[in-house]
Amino acid sequence: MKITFINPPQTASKYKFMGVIAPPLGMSYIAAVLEKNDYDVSIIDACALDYTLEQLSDRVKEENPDIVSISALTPTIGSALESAQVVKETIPETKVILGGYHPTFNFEETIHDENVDLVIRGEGEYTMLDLVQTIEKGGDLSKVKGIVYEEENDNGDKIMIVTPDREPIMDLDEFPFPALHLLPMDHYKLLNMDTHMSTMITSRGCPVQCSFCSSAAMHGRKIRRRSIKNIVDEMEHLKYDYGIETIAFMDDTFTINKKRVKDLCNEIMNRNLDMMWGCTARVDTLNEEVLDKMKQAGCICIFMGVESAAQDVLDRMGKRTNINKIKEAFKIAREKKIRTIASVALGMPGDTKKAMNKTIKFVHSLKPNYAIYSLATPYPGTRFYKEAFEKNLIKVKDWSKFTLISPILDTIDCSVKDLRKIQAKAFIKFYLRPHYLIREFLIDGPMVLKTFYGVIKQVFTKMVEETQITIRETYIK
Ligand code: B12
Ligand code: SF4
Repeated sequence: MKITFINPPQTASKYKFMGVIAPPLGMSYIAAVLEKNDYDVSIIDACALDYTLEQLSDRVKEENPDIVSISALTPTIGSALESAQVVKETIPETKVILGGYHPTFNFEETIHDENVDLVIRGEGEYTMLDLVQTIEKGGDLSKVKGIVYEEENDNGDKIMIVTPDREPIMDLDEFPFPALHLLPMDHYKLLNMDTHMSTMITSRGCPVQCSFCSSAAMHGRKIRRRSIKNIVDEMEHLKYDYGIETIAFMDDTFTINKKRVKDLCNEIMNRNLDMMWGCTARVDTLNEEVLDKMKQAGCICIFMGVESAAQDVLDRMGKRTNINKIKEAFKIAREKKIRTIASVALGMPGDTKKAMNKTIKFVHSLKPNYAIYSLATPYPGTRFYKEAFEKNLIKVKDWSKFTLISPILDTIDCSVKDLRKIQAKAFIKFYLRPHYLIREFLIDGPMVLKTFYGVIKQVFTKMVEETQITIRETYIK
């Protein structure tokens, strides 16, 4: 039986214009588990390859799968459903399965699409294996945990069957490494750096559970961790089998346990890996000792959630940080000469024009190497979505606009139109400072100019274009 995974085309990624394109790890893990069980598997990363739907159709014809499994985030659900249509038009008898964040939390809407046969909810590795084995044997689908499908009842009406949730997978070391050999590895890049890169996940789950975070909703409160040996084995595999020089650790919060970070750094150094890496970090998990170790072990960049300079906004989102901790973390990282990326959320509940302007200034004072200004976006499955939906605050119904770039809801004193302007201003004010450009050029050379050009191009063209569309759709229709 042949199973093909599709990462849909027409990306909604705000990272692409900053020169970040990363492998789809979720489906690569599932593909690896299927391969380990002797299935014939392929992956079409139509997003990284910039495929059109025609090119996708040609590849599907070439692969000739029995089952196609398509991933969808909220902003890519439209593109995922178009891909499902392409698959059905190309090989009508193929079974189409959708999985990932959006189908998990919006399974009812997804399963009603005429080109979707099944939805997988939550972690996909063992659900997909169980499902494929059941389909192969012609077994009973209702016994497969974590799926959704439709059946006809005696009156010929379609009824939706939702099987019980599958338990989270506790031992992450059980998994084979992600099936990167099925991916176009030369298409992935990090901030336009001239380096072979890949991503890794060393744990799943986050105890903090911020109101807006889909990842916390998907992977739960309890952290499940891979062993240090298993992680560094994968790093070696990436280095020696794929020539990877740089790794981005995409865990929810890579640094949450200081001892584990130090143990990992020691093992990286013991094995003389000599690789560059970056990670995500909560500002309250860093101190001089940890950062020293991280730097020695190859850490070059840390992505930190600043979100807001207004304490009441931070508290409402349940971020459990404060301004002093944010300042301190950026200060020590700068002293250790580790690059920082500040991630900011504008327009969260309680945010005001004044508070957002304060946040924009505050970010400058942190002197991060890069800043990403997202607009508050309530993703299905999160507490933020529930609250915004119940209070009827969501102004935009088109999921493709849930990109963190388009405004979705008004705040106390800002319309969606104002939010767009504030976001554009934030990007421009950050990246157009001459002393910023000089400082960064001295650190990273021409790579900074590429990223700078990408950001400016996006701010002046796509964002303006989208503003007009969003405003037209929201107010004129
Ligand atoms: C790495 C990452 C990226 C990378 C790479 C994306 C990629 N190609 O996969 C980059 C930086 C490019 C990126 C971009 C974006 N991302 Co992103 N990203 C992540 C991050 C940090 C890790 C994802 C990961 O690899 N996890 C590890 C794997 C093992 O877990 P997983 O992805 O959850 O996969 C499991 C299940 O979800 C499920 N599953 C996943 N896919 C599929 C597919 C099928 C077919 C099946 C059956 C099951 C299944 O099974 C998997 C294995 O158990 C997550 C947050 C997080 N910690 O998960 C955000 C996250 C997925 N991203 C998010 C968003 C919004 C985006 C952007 C839209 C942001 C933007 N505007 O730029 C873009 C869109 C990208 C695109 N495809 O167009 C949101 C999604 C929310 C939502 N409801 O849609 C998340 C959850 C962040 C958050 N906290 O809110 N992202
Ligand atoms: S700390 Fe980070 S990963 Fe954890 S819930 Fe908050 S935003 Fe999500």
